[in-house]
Amino acid sequence: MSSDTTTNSPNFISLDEAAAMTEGTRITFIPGVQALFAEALKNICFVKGIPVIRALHPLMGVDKETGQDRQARLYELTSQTGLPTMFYAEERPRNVWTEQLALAERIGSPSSPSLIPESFAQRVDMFGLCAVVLAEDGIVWNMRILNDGPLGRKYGYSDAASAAAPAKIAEAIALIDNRLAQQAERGSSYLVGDALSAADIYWATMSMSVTATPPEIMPVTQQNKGMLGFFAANSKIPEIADVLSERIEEHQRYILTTYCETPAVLGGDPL
Ligand SMILES: N[C@@H](CCC(=O)N[C@@H](CS)C(=O)NCC(=O)O)C(=O)O
Repeated sequence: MSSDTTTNSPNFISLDEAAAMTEGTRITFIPGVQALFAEALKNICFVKGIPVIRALHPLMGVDKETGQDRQARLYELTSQTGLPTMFYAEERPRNVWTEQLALAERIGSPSSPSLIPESFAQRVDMFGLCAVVLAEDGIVWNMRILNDGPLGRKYGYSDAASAAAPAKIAEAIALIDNRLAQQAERGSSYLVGDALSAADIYWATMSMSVTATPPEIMPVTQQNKGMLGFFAANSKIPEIADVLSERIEEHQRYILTTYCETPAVLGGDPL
């Protein structure tokens, strides 16, 4: 689905404004940056027909002028600092994908697709696949510790953990690819059963961390060009390159262009 040109420069309210509001869905973002958990939640809300008010997520680190921790207020409001945090109506903030997904499923438009399968057997598959991608020691976690830096350090960077990461990422991608192959044999284009689920949206979004994604899907901005380069370079790490099949790329493109807003609307400074 294409975006309306009027939404190409989205407005961002402050974190305090978002926290003080008593209506609507407010989610934190960094303008111009496709922070993948935030991007995935935005895609989930798009599928569910939930209008999202964007709020500014404070950056890690210390403010140069005041010497204050830039995330102190976020911590005060949410008892954590991860991106994104999600506020809905006057409810407590949600900071973890399982809770954010459950909330989106509850408040989404009644005519939108169900992203959590009815069947418990399918939920085992759906949440299992999502956990391989999103949970502790999953694909995104290991992608973060490929390089040393403040974010990598938060997720337990060490030389040994970093050296083990490509093989873990590759094992998980191969598992997903296998799943897609089995599903194709059954005549399904989706990861679980015969319909779209949150696993498709989460994986299609997160897989952008190991592929070179074209600007028709992920526009280049002043703020994300380094990150896009890092993601494209990940696709060339030998262990990862070995398991990145055409099937993975086709599924990513199909899900993002059919169900999500493409090109992604990021704000920031487009290049
Ligand atoms: N808390 C989220 C994960 C979000 C997340 O890990 N965000 C990263 C960026 S990709 C982050 O902001 N990390 C910094 C922090 O946790 O302080 C979840 O489990 O659903």
